[in-house]
Amino acid sequence: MKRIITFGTFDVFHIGHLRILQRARDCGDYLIVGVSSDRMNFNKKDRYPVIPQNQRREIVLSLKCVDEVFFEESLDLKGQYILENKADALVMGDDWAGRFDEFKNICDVIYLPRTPSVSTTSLIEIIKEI
Ligand code: C2G
Repeated sequence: MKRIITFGTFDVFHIGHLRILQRARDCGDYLIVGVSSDRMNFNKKDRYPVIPQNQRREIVLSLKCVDEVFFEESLDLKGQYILENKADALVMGDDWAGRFDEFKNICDVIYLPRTPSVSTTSLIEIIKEI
């Protein structure tokens, strides 16, 4: 039973989010997702996500490929989250390539290619212009 962990904000949920979660699940047997809290996003980007954390959590948890969800409260707790959840592998999109290599001593670290041409930021820009 291989346990996979991944992290993300999943704001304005789109096809790139769905595909990374499906492919993360395909790396093992059980997928745990750390959804970034509203406060963590504010600290990181100086703005709150469009969709509040409880709704982002509910959307992610409803997916067939997702088994468990928790809130990621800080980037600095990643090692702790990996250990607490007994994850065998950390999976992230390759926009994070190399950034989590420090965890290779506690689990496998896998970077998967991002889905091209879609992002929360570009969707927000398109909606603004309508
Ligand atoms: N993603 C993707 N393809 C896209 C857009 C995003 O594969 N076109 C992936 C990202 O690489 C990431 C996941 O979807 O693995 C979530 O992306 P975001 O919601 O943008 O999350 P992010 O801001 O990267 O937060 O601790 C790390 C952070 O919580 C990650």
